Amino acid sequence: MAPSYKVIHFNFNGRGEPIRMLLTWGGIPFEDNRIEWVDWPKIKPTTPLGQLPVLEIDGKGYTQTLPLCRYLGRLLKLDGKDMLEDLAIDSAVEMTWDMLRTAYKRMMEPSEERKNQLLDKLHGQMTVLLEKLEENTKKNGYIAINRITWADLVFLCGYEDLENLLFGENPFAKYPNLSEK
Ligand SMILES: N[C@@H](CCC(=O)N[C@@H](CS)C(=O)NCC(=O)O)C(=O)O
Repeated sequence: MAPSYKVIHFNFNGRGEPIRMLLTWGGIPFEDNRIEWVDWPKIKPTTPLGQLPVLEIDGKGYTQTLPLCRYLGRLLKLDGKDMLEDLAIDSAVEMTWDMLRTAYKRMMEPSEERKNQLLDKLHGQMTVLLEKLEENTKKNGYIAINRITWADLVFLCGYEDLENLLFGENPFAKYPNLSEK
């Protein structure tokens, strides 16, 4: 019998969305359990690390977004065919994720001063990392290697979050190959 999947995450995109997107891409049915902030304090202690997302497979909870995405990438054959392809995929994912970590941290930061510092940091990261991802995409047609991989799905979710979290800035305007995706 096929395993059962349940994604537990907040009711927004963030770290949960690439997991939901990979399962959807693969046509794998899953329970989409969306937690409201007000309910979080009582749910937090029931999760393995006190954080979300959690992916339950046959009722057992697994954590950490990127390992979960990597697992689903393998399951859906959206991984590399050798170690060097996997390295290129992991590298593209980490480039995307470096920017998102800063963007998510900024979103949660209460101090305006620190928020501005994090925005400067994010702009610096985007200048280097989006340039490199654009170059990859121009060369390969995809973000990591010359076919679609789980890195492309992680990037798609990241693209949307970066656009949303930068409120009106279009971080991709200068990058036609990334914008085409
Ligand atoms: N390294 C973890 C980080 C998870 C994380 O920071 N989750 C945030 C939401 S995106 C969270 O659970 N925040 C609520 C809390 O820490 O109480 C991952 O990648 O899954």
